[in-house]
Amino acid sequence: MSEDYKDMWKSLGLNLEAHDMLLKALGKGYQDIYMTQQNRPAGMGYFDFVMSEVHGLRIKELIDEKRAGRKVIGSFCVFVPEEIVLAADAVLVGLCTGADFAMEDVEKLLPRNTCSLIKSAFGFKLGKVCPYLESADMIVGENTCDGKKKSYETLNDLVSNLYVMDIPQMKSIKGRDLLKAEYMRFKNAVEELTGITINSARLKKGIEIVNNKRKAIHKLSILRKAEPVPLSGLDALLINQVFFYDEPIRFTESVNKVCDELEMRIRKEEGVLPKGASRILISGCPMALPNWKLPWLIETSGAVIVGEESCVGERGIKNLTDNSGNTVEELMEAIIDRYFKVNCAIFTPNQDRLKDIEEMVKTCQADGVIHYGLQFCQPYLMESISVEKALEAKNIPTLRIETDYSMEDVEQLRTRVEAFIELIK
Ligand code: BJ8
Repeated sequence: MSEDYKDMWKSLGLNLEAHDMLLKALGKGYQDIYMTQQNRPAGMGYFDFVMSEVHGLRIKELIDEKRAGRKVIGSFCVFVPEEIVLAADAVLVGLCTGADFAMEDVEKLLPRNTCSLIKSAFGFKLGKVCPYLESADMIVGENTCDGKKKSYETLNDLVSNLYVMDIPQMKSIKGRDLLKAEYMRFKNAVEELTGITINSARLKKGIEIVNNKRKAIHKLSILRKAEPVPLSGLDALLINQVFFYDEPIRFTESVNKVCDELEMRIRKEEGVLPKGASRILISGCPMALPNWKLPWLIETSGAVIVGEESCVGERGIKNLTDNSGNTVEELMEAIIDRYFKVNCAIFTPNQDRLKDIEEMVKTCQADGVIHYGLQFCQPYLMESISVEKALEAKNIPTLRIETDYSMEDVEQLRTRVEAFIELIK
């Protein structure tokens, strides 16, 4: 445990022993999966550093920001608009959810058949090991799937600063009206929390910063489609995960540096695997940090991931927010329009998600799709069946995986993934 940060973690009320265990497990997982990869771009060094300091230096930065009067807002979902948060000079961070922790305690509060993502969020809270959650001045829960919606009722007993945002379930006029009402209410809540009135100049600036982050990832997504593929899916996933934690301007610069390097690699036809390696598109539930299990299995089985139809990936960053409005009202409308296009499986019907997947198969020139569903995630598991049917009808090989955050099924998954890659060769 780094002595430098011990006092900081203590001041946040973390359980130092449990936190130390978590950091060791995180470090070992990272070492085993990331540091054994060959031929990574030098620019990934920045992301290695961020990972080594994800509970250290980054938390210190957040605490320094708080001392300087800024507020920290934590979120579990890409429906929380960062533009509004930044416009009020606050910081948005993703909350820890990618690994099992304190499961015995969690299952005293939640049914066993709750998805790993929700259980993990509770495990980090109950185990007192998430410095992001403990630094947050406001925690935003969103009424998306039933699991999250109901678990926030329980979370409300564990934290004093939960703000619940309602989210529509249909892409209808009424649905958009609901999103608008909720984003206006959120804007007011953020203004109240920060004491800052959001004007058009502030909102424009917030939109510009978030759009720049998205543009950098868009560029990265285009570059990694080259043949041979210049960046591993694991590294692309890491970048997409760090998206939710890092200081946004620094993050954008760091992604752009990796992009410059990828351009050179493409000119030299330098890939992470030789030309002709099977190209996989992943689609489904988000993979929160440090959930790398499935991508690691795929990329140690001779294939390369070329895209993610996921909220930690394309679904989360797909559209920019129109910055051309001149008033707060116009800019808020643009924000609502942008987020209303997120094709999460909580929507019904959700045909546009299927179109997104088909489009990505084409643009990424994927040889097959692996649909990733977390056990007990009804929205994505239900959709995985129609996704598979539609893709198979177009002769796009598809593999449906249902898993959790444990490593118990690794060998079984490896057998299925290897067989699938063999099939699409
Ligand atoms: S916009 S995908 S980030 S809700 S895995 S908790 S859906 S039972 S995470 Fe999500 Fe927002 Fe949608 Fe994206 Fe529920 Fe499924 Fe668990 Fe999930």
